[in-house]
Amino acid sequence: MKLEAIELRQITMELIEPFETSGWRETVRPCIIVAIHSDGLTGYGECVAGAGPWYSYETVETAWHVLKDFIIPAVLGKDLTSVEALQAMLKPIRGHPMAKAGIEAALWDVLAQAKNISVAKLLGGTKDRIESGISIGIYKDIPTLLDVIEERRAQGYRRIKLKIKPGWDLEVLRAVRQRFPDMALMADANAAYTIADLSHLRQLDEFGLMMLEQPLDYDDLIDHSRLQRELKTPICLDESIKTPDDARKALDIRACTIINIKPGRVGGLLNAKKIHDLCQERGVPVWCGGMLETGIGRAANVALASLPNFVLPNDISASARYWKEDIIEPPFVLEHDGTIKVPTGPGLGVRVVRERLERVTQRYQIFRA
Ligand code: SMG
Ligand code: MG
Repeated sequence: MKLEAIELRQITMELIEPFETSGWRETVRPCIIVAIHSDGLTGYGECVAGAGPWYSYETVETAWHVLKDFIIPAVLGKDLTSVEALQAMLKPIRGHPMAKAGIEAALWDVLAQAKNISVAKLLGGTKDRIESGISIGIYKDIPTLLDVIEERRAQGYRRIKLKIKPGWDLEVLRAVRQRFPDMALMADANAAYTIADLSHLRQLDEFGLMMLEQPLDYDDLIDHSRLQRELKTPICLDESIKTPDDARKALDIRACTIINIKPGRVGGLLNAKKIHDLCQERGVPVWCGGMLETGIGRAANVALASLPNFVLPNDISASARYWKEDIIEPPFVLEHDGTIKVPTGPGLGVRVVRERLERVTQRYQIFRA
């Protein structure tokens, strides 16, 4: 398929409520929507780089630069029949996985549409619905947090992930456990601790967490391996796993026993699938993480999470958890059983509402072959 034109669009989406982690707080969510035009089809992908280099070094600004000046010139006008071919073309460009994942997702969408099948099917997905969990940020006090959890459970979310940091951990988890003794609960530190906190982190074992996500530094494997030897709680890595090779090394040294897979963090859906396959071979469960995606990125995540080894609840919540109005139709909704349906239509299986997309656009450029 010849990539005849590529559009870049920086958008800003207003979050229904702020989202706070151990290291930063988001009130609006900027991202880049990539569109590929080929053979009368349009494929969409979302680049999840954010406002600042908090979660990773990439930002909307670095991603725009790398897409415009390196990635698009490398692929525009080329005839691409597979995602592997795209990956090979982008190999000389080091790093910048989110920029790469944005265009790669658009190619998956176009390739699936050309075959008249869903991205889920093209990836090898086997599920018709995926398990939905919710990630809850840091709030001003414990009573407020308990109310938020109550409300989310009433909406049907069956697994709750809490953001933790030094000073917002043991006391919070103790209160949550007291109120919800049997709830599926996990915690994500976004790299807020160091191995010097070992004895402190050991105390987390008393809460029966499903897992502890990324407790130590954002690119560490070695200290996590030491920590996992000392903890009963399973460690799940997020930030530290940037490539399929990282995943292999992490499993080899048992730096984690679960992996959170995010296509943006690992350079796209193909690498995400490779990590899924590796984990499946080794009997390691995975789940799909979230980056506060619009419906476009969410649709790709849902497709990914339909693969068989996504056996733990995903950070893929309903559109209404984030947005007053999503930029796709129909929005993703939570079913009564706490799941989200995998779209079956061609490509992403959702309709991008151009008029809404235009309304939130801050910057736009089109590149023609
Ligand atoms: O999309 O529901 C979501 C957010 C899930 O907690 C979430 N993501 O470290 O796992 C993580 C964070 C990163 C958010 S940065 C925008
Ligand atoms: Mg995380």
